Amino acid sequence: MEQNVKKPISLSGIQPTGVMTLGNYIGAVKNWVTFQDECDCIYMIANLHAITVKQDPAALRKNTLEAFALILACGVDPEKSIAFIQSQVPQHAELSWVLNCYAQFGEMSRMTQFKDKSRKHADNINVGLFTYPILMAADILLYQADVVPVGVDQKQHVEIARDIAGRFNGLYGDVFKMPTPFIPKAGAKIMSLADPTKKMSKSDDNLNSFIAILEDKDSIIRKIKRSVTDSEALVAYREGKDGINNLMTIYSVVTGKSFEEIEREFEGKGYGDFKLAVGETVADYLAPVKDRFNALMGDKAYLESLAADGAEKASRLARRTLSKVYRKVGLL
Ligand code: AQP
Repeated sequence: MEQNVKKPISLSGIQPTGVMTLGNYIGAVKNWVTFQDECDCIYMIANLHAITVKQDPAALRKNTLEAFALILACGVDPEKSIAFIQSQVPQHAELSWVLNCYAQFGEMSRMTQFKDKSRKHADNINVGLFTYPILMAADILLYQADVVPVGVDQKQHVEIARDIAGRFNGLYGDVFKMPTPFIPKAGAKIMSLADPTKKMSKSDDNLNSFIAILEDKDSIIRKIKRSVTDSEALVAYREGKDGINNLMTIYSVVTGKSFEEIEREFEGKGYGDFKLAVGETVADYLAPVKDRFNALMGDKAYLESLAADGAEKASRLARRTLSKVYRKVGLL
């Protein structure tokens, strides 16, 4: 990656809390890949974020390396971008601590994800879950990111990162660049197949609610066939047709067809035909990713060396911002 050409910096991450879903891919990772041509990109596996909910250590270790392989399989190119594992760059935790002291309890209490996850994990409402957005602010601000490609569920967190940056800069001068979220027009929130009023999530207990990027063709088709829709038997993008709207969004992103084209394609046809077409198209779309993933996982030593290399590059950049922050704050 050419460091001295001034391109915007793009930063984002994904938690290794399960296998990446079609939602994560369409909402975020797909854009990470396209941004590589116009930005200096930094992408990470957010394993420090993942431990805000209970994780089995062996599974977390496995999921982390697999998630790293998977972003590469999706097209993140370590020759063009810095790709790394968050825990291998200690500056994230260090800056996070400093920013904790510049974030307010009240503003953190308003975070929607904290409220949702507290409900979902009522037996483990840990402080890390509460301060998750501060760690995310550190992730972004460490690299002086201009743009943060995320799904719409993370918009609030990027906004809080901006608030913290603005507050810090107000006290100490221009230390942090102001990041802007990039949220795709189509697919910013892919919905659960089992309940299309809820976001598709990789850690959902209901395996029928999401499509994992590595799933096989039969399973993808079966899940889409079983997905919850309505009884109108009309393929049309309309208010109140959440399930069909979701499938149309997925089909549109994957094929490049507009909603009008999709409506025409399935005029007079039932949901069975439509769902089969969506299932087959999604499966074919994901098949090459799976092949590349399997090839990468065949050489773990190489994968680990790529991660170490990415961490080294990331750390070099992160150290610059962190030492400036320490200096400004008065830390020896
Ligand atoms: N359903 C979605 N549609 C569009 N984008 C989505 N993202 C997540 N779900 C959808 C985006 O994917 C990126 C990585 O997400 P994450 O791993 O950091 O955590 P998350 O947002 O909490 O995603 P999950 O899949 O729901 O994880 P779990 O189940 O662990 O909570 C982010 O940019 C996110 O916006």
